[in-house]
Amino acid sequence: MRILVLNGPNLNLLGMREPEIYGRETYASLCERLTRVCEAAGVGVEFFQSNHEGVLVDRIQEARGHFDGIVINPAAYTHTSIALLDAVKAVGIPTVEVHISDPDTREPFRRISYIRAACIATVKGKGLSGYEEAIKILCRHLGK
Ligand code: CA2
Repeated sequence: MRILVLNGPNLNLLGMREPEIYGRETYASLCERLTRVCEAAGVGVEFFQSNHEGVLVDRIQEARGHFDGIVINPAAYTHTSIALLDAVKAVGIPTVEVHISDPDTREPFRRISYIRAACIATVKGKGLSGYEEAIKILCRHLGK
């Protein structure tokens, strides 16, 4: 079983800005932690971050036939991108949406999530441990 962990715009800045919202752990350290979690569970994992919507769409399309599940934090594209919604729908790979904060309790413009309609679950407001929870949800869903 292989999982692709996708992160959208500005999440490469984790740990460097706004620690009161997004914590102090860096993107690199998050990837290392999730690698260990997946290794322990016997699950293959790959990470990809981009600040560009079309690049994320390309990565989702390329996942077909290579990954059994996707964990995605689309960041700001959550609230704007029908292209990401369509890509996840098109590949048909079970996908879990993750948010470090709880967008529903922040500004009103964060309350819409386009991608949610294509996801089997959403984990929000649990900090970076939300990514681990999303991986567990996928493992359960895929019978691992
Ligand atoms: O809570 C989340 O995970 C979000 O997806 C984060 C997005 C935001 O637009 C969503 O509404 C909720 C923003 C990601 C920005 O990441 C940063 C990380 C560190 C420092 C600055 C920005």
